[in-house]
Amino acid sequence: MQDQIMPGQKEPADTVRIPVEALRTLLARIFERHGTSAEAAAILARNVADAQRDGADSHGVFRMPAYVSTLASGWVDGQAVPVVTDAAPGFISVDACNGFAQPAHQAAQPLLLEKVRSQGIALLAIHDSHHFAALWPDVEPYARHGFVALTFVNSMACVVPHGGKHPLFGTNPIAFAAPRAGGEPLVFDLATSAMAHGDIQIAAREGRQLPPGQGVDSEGSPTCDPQAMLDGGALLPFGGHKGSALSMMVELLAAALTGGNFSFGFSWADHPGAQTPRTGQLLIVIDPARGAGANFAQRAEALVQAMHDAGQPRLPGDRRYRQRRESLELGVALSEADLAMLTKLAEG
Ligand code: NDP
Ligand code: PYC
Repeated sequence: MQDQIMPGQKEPADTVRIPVEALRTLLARIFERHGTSAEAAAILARNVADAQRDGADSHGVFRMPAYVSTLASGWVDGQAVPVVTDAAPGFISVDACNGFAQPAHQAAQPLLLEKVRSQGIALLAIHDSHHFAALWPDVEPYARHGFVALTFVNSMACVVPHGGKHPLFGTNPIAFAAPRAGGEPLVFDLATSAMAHGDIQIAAREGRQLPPGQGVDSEGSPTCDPQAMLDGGALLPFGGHKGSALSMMVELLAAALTGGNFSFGFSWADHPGAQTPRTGQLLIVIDPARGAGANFAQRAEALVQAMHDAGQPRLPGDRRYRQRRESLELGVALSEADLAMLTKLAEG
């Protein structure tokens, strides 16, 4: 994650502010112009604009050229119509048909909510999907319904398993959301790699060196140079064998269980310009009001208070919510260069 502008700090001189609705409209125009259906364009535009709004920079407007080049390469089907199957009382399967994961999720959401309300738990397994985004937008809304949600996505082989020699796992994020009585939902969203691939790209673009322990070069030697990690090198899991085990779990849940590709199981070599992983996603939604969880949100609040009492200065999600409030008040921050890039993509 890039350093954020802290309250009271000056933002760069070339920053422009744009209302989030205007940004969503501009991004939807880009998606549709470059080959998605109007429905997919609206869903993806909201996702990217909201990431930018929340300061989730590695999955904000920075991603737009890659979405466009991937669509142009023919690797992803922007017009795909997902097929939703009611597979079992607690199990929905969605074939994204080589389209983006977010429209597939949206197509299944009414059935998922119906199952969670009637049974207390349900699972959504999406396969043949492209997820190129932050994961928190997939879980936070469920916590606002009072539910607990967990999601797992695998990506592309760029992470060396612990003790291994070659990249095999994706950056394989996990996101979690839960309601809380006294504040915004508790949400965390983290890659199981030492850094997200998007943040490596941003660091390379800015010419910044990284702290030790994030990745290796093409020889497998440790490096702090993000460009060397991108040029034939790889990332490492976070936390050694622990992150590696979680990454393995994500491959099993997001790919083996859904019917999607493993991160090492697809090749985009015939599609120059392609950057979106063609894999799978698993989402589990639980109604905590069943069983002993009737006062879940109060228990969550008690835990938060205990964490603060223990000295934890901020919760996961706090930075995003703060950034969101600022963006809603002042407009979403973009650099002039990024706004020019978006305007060009909308026209070209
Ligand atoms: P970060 O390491 O930036 O943050 C991980 C989590 O930790 C966030 O919930 C963050 O909250 C929280 N956090 C960070 N610092 C602190 C702190 N000091 N105290 C308490 N909590 C903290 O995320 P990653 O770099 O691992 O991932 C970035 C994004 O990349 C994610 O949105 C992820 O979904 C996405 N990604 C997507 C992939 C895909 O295949 N689609 C693959 C890999 C990553 P906060 O947000 O408030 O800072
Ligand atoms: O940032 O690691 C990443 C990533 C992979 C796919 C989409 N984002």
